[in-house]
Amino acid sequence: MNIEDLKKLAGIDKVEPSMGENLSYVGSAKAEYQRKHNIKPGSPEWFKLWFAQPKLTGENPMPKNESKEIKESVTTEGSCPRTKAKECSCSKVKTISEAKDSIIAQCELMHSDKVKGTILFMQAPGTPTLIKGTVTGLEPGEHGFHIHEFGDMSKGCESMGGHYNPDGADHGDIDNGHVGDLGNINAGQDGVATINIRAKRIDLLGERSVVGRGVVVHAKQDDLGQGKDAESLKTGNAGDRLACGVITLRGE
Ligand SMILES: [Cu+2]
Ligand SMILES: [Zn+2]
Repeated sequence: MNIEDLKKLAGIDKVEPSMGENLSYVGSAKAEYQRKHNIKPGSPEWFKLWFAQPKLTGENPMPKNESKEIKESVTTEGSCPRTKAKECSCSKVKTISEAKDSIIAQCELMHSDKVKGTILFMQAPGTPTLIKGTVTGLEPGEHGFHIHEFGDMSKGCESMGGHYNPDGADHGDIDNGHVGDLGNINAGQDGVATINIRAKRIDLLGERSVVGRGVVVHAKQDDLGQGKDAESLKTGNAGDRLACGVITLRGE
């Protein structure tokens, strides 16, 4: 596949030969591009290839048919024993655990008329997971941001359970506490929060893969377990669940 084909796939006509923004949602084509050009995971080229974001337009940048498929796969009752998500990806997660390539997953936020967003998760084997994305429609300020145990949206965001906590820890921050604790995302006066997280404890691969689990954006600031009350050690007092989505592998 050459750059012209990639441009066609992405529906655009202007792009640097080095790849760039607007091409960030062409999953399998990018994987092929990475292989063909021998792009090393973690290199600047790799980063550009996978994470360059389309300019913020307020629109979902993903192809319409893809986001429709994702919606359909998560709006019916959960069936996966591991994550309660309808599509659990369990066998695929196992298979890719021995993969030498980078893994990319995504999450589209739902269940809110106001709060929208698409979040990408990327992990090269043996390295931290990079979490990138944009959330719009928020009140300005900090909002708790977590991975919850279940990808079950049968009762909206409420059925996603508590924070993903395979080690039985108390709630905390990105380095301590629940594995699913990602801290806060910070919305500016325009209500837009840009996410750029390097999460050492989040895995897309292996037994502790978060693929199939839920992402929740909360109404209030997460106190990171420092609130000195019982709820702080459970939820960080982050309040209501504003929007949520299931983490799915790219290309499913
Ligand atoms: Cu949460
Ligand atoms: Zn937590």
